[in-house]
Amino acid sequence: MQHNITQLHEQIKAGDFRAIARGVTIVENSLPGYERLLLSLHETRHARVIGITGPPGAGKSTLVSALLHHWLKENKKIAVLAVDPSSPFNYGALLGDRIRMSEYYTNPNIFIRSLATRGALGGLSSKIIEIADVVREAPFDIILVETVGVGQSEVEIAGLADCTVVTLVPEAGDEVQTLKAGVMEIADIFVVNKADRADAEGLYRNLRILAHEKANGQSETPVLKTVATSGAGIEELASEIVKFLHTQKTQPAKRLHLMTEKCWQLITAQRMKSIDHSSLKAELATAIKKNDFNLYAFTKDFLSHFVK
Ligand SMILES: Nc1nc2c(ncn2[C@@H]2O[C@H](COP(=O)(O)OP(=O)(O)OP(=O)(O)O)[C@@H](O)[C@H]2O)c(=O)[nH]1
Ligand SMILES: [Mg+2]
Repeated sequence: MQHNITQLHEQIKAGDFRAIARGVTIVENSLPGYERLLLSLHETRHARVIGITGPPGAGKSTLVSALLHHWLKENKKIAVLAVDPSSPFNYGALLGDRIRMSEYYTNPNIFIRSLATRGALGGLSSKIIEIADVVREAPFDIILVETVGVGQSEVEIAGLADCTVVTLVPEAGDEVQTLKAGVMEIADIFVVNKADRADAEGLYRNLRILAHEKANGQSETPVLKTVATSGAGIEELASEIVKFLHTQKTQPAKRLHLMTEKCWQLITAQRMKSIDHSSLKAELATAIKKNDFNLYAFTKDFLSHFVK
């Protein structure tokens, strides 16, 4: 196994798609060699991870494929990781319009993988962090990660991605105020997608105001309008992402912040590994029958006995 993982790692570094897919599968399912593979990774690879997040149906996949199309023209090598997509054929169908399907499946510059990690032990984030790091070993220029989220998972993606693009749509207009706290924190770039809709302007203006308030004299989070279906605004978005990645490279404090966030997710997952719902339930079922049952005493006791 040791030899196999070493060999697999070498193949991943060489950009062998089958090896990358195998590595992802090993990590995704915690198969033998999983830990060894992770422990052999280097932090020196330079593929940048771009997180595209936002509410369901905001046009994230359409946006990803438009960006993909844009960067392919520049001969970039790109990996796409889609977490819990509504359809595993999403990208195939979307790309079909612009690039012939056969071309896409055999295109040596695109690696696409759908991940069904939602609900996995330790949550979405630690797995996707690990998977992205495995893919990062391969010689890609860019790794695009699509995650659905309004709320917690967006915060999680912030630790994973070098640049987080929060995609909102005009329908989200009323939500902007409630999104404020969490989303403002993690968004490196805001996209108002479906800008072909009449009410897009209102959302755009609201976001600009929020970005201005948040900036507090510092540089404001860019807000861009896109029509992912037609490609309008995609060039601007791509160059804004590149610009952001460039400035971010020169900010060690931000890198440390993201690394801390990432490490925190991994520690949480490790810590939770020995606890599962069913054994907790079984323990509780017995404890609850006692007359002097106290949830807090139970929790304290449980932690000292079951969490290593
Ligand atoms: N009018 C309009 N429709 C769009 C635009 N971008 C995407 N859509 C449409 O919106 C729908 C949802 O697009 P997706 O790209 O699948 O959205 P998503 O955010 O990936 O959706 P989930 O992965 O299911 O959360 C599709 O029917 C797209 O064609 C846009 O800019 N304008
Ligand atoms: Mg999608």
